[in-house]
Amino acid sequence: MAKIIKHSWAEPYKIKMVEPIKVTDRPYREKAAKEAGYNTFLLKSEDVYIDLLTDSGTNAMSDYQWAGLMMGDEAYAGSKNFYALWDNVKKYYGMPYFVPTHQGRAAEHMISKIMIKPGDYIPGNMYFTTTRVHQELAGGTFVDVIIDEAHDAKNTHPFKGNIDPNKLEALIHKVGAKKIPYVCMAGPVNMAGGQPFSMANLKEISALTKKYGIKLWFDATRATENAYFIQQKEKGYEKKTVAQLLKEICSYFDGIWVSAKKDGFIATRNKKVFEEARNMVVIYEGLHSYGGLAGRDMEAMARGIEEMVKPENISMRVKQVEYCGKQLESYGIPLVKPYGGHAIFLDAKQFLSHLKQDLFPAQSLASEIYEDSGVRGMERGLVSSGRDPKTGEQRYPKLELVRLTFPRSLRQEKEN
Ligand code: P70
Repeated sequence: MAKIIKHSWAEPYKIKMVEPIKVTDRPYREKAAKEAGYNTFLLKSEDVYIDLLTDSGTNAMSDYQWAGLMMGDEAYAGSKNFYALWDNVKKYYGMPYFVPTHQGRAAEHMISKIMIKPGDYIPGNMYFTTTRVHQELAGGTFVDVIIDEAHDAKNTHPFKGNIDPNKLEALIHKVGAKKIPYVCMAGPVNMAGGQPFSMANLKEISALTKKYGIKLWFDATRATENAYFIQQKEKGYEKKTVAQLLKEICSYFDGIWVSAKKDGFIATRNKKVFEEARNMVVIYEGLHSYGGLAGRDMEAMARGIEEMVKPENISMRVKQVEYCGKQLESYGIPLVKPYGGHAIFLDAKQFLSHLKQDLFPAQSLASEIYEDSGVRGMERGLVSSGRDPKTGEQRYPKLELVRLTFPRSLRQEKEN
């Protein structure tokens, strides 16, 4: 077998199929941007040249995954693909119980409904849009307990996704542990610029939550990127594989939910929560053995889990982002440091420093980039942060970012 070169940004696959894309000129794109109200979410995808809006559902699948689609068992109940996926969730995330959902936000909806009582507080390492809205709809209040460094685009702290234990403990003292059903930890933290937490921080937060009898849940969307960053940056973990680290990370949590990018799931070691979620999924999503998903998609997801932890796949993904970040920086473009795991986040506050936040610097920059180049990014600033549901006041986040997201491409490695 040919030796695989590890830790490179070079693609460990070849491309079998091409999809034509439209090449447009600036006047065409100016018109398209105007019609979209300068909101890149409202552009027609066919008017986009390079789509860096998201890595959600836009990733290329491997031949192994495509082959899996043909193995779809579309039985209403007990599909064999459901069991294949459950097996891989147990094997790679180490969680015994599993409920499929049609997307990550469906999992967030159910976990919020099950765990949160009106008047509760949910501390987390910076908000995510869909996560927070479901916590609020369940009557909870999200409280940001991420370290201060995360709100500073220029700060190069290697683990800007860390929770500040002092902020968390202060909240526990203020509202009481009984009002905190769980601490919600995400990694890497999307809104902070794809920033990971460290294993040391996770251990500390786990000990703290245990001390007060509070549960710890993990938004494990892109958790392999977090595991990879730990392997690359944290002392003592350099010899562990991403697969080992993913399992070790999950061992500290009571449960996880995942946006498997247009599919999703809940996995937990808590039997009671599992049983409630399994009953609830039937109401909102579909029977517990498909949760709104086609059998073939569960098979593709099961195979994707095997592939996502392969060293050359994860290193290519993160290193391509890094490569792009270095290129942009060499042109003097301000961006969030360290580079994220799934995206480069441009710092619109610095980029368009003449614009006050009320004039939507990130939204303006995203639209201008599209008009200039046909590349579509995503606003992650004032518009995304929305309004406070109680006061109706606009929220003013410290970060005004444009995300250039890298869709993930995978390849099967036939031998380990
Ligand atoms: C993105 C996508 C989804 C996501 C996530 C984290 C850390 C939960 C979810 C929800 C899609 C997206 C969603 C809302 C606004 C813009 C884009 N992230 N947690 O592009 O999962 O989309 O499957 O319901 O990143 O970052 P889902």
